[in-house]
Amino acid sequence: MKKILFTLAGLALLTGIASADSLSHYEIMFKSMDQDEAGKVSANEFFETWKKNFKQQDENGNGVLDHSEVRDEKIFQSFDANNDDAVDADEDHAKRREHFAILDTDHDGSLTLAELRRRAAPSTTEARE
Ligand SMILES: [Ca+2]
Ligand SMILES: [Ca+2]
Ligand SMILES: [Ca+2]
Repeated sequence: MKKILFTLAGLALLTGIASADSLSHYEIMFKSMDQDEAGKVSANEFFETWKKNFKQQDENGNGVLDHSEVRDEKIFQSFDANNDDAVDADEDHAKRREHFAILDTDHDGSLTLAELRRRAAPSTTEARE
């Protein structure tokens, strides 16, 4: 169950698409990332979470994510920097670093729930229904 939530929230983060309903997913994700319960998610906590997520997503355990493990083609392409049809841990980490930089709007090196939510607000034409 946790894995599904992470994946959904991860997709929403990536695409910037989120409905008001899915805000609770951000809260759940935030709490599970905030390991020391300081009310902020540090860069380390953030990257540790996505490292775990990467391992969970690697269903066949071969150390890379293939198309069957990342269903969304757009997301797959955005992660697969060298276009070898596989997302390795380095590519995943590089992308997560980008995401962290985008999410950390006040650049203090940690994320608050408000920062996560700000990014969750519909900002693309796709998200408008
Ligand atoms: Ca794999
Ligand atoms: Ca690759
Ligand atoms: Ca911050």
